[in-house]
Amino acid sequence: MSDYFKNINEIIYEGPDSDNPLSFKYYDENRQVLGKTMKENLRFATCYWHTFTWPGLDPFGGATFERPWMSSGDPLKMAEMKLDEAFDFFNKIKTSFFCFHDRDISPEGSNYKETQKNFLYIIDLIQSKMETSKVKLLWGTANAFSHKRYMSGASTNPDPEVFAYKAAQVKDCMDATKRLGGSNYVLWGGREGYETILNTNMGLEIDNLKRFLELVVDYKYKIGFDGQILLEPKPHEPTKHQYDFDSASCLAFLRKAGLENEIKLNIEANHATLSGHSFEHEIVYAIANNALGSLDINRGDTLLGWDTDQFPNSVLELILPFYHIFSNGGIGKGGLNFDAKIRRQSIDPEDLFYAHIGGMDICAKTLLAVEKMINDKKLSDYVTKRYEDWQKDLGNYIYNKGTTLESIHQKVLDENIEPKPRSGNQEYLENILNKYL
Ligand code: XLS
Ligand code: CA
Ligand code: CA
Repeated sequence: MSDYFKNINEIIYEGPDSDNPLSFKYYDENRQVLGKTMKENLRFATCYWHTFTWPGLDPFGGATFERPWMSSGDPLKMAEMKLDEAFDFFNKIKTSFFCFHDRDISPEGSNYKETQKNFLYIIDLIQSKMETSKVKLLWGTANAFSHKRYMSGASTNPDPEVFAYKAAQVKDCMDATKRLGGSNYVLWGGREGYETILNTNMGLEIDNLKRFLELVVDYKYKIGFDGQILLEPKPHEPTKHQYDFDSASCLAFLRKAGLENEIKLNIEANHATLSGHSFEHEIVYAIANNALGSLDINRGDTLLGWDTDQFPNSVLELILPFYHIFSNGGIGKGGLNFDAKIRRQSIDPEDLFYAHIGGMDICAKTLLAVEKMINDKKLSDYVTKRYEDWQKDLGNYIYNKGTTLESIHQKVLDENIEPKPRSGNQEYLENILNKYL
């Protein structure tokens, strides 16, 4: 019986003039944008961990959320109650998808056998709930960072038993993700890094991480999982030096491992900014390398230096990321996962709805702006023109097979090539962008 959200009805689109805080102002799921419905374009997901499992603690204080499924009691019964409430939430908020870690949905037992039993018990329940609910699984993932066994890393732990334990967890979680029809499987290496080089064999740790990813990719083929395998970059936090710092370092690593055609990236807005990049930089870098998999759509706080995981609330922050994604044909098998948590003072059941409604509305509003940007072609025409000489004589010549450094040198002399600086017109372009905000 689910009644935590009993005072809240299914959220419907009421339009921008509505004063009802429990309605969508912009997210009109069936509205056509760029040849698809908003729902098909945006592929929203609710995340299980922040939304149902995180109790509102911070480094200075304990839980602030009094969710009934967080009270003491049989952990498996609590997990069942949480699941009922989660599906009630999914059905009311109508994100098309959800995402989970194995440990969000089911409790650890006293040994791995018991943990696995708990997990499979809840997976069975999820499977039967998915038969009557419209929500689908965007991705599953294993939590190999919270428990103290992982304090020195998971697949990069000095102890091979920890590697093996994580491998067992990931196998179960990949099986479950496949069983539930997941579109992706995510690997976030929370502790795949190190605190001090004094106690670290970096070369071996990186080899072990590579070995782990090879095992995952082999297993994907073995079970016929047709989803994408995704690596999620994050520069630090929890560890000081993470091996998966940003899109570029993930791709360098994947290439070294020969896995660049097997694994794509799950890019998170707040991780992008923590690495000193913008969200759009990380996305465009991935697109340029055919590695964009999915997005965790949240935001950080410029005044705080940590991973605050807040819900997105600004068209200005999303417009360039969306412009590049939708100019490139959309997010494919990926989606927009709200890897975001409400503030610890937001303790009412309604607060979870306000947060998701706000996030979905701001994404929908941004999508509408981006549709205009794409159709107007002002920015794309500008960029095409800026690079058009690469399609002409000199550009083609540079790429000809027979061209050498010497022959280019000769050409500069013979043709008296004297490049004239051309303006990048940044302010002109910023003014164009402002028209769409
Ligand atoms: C933490 C990460 C995590 C991954 C999944 O910062 O964002 O939530 O998305 O393990
Ligand atoms: Ca994330
Ligand atoms: Ca985060």
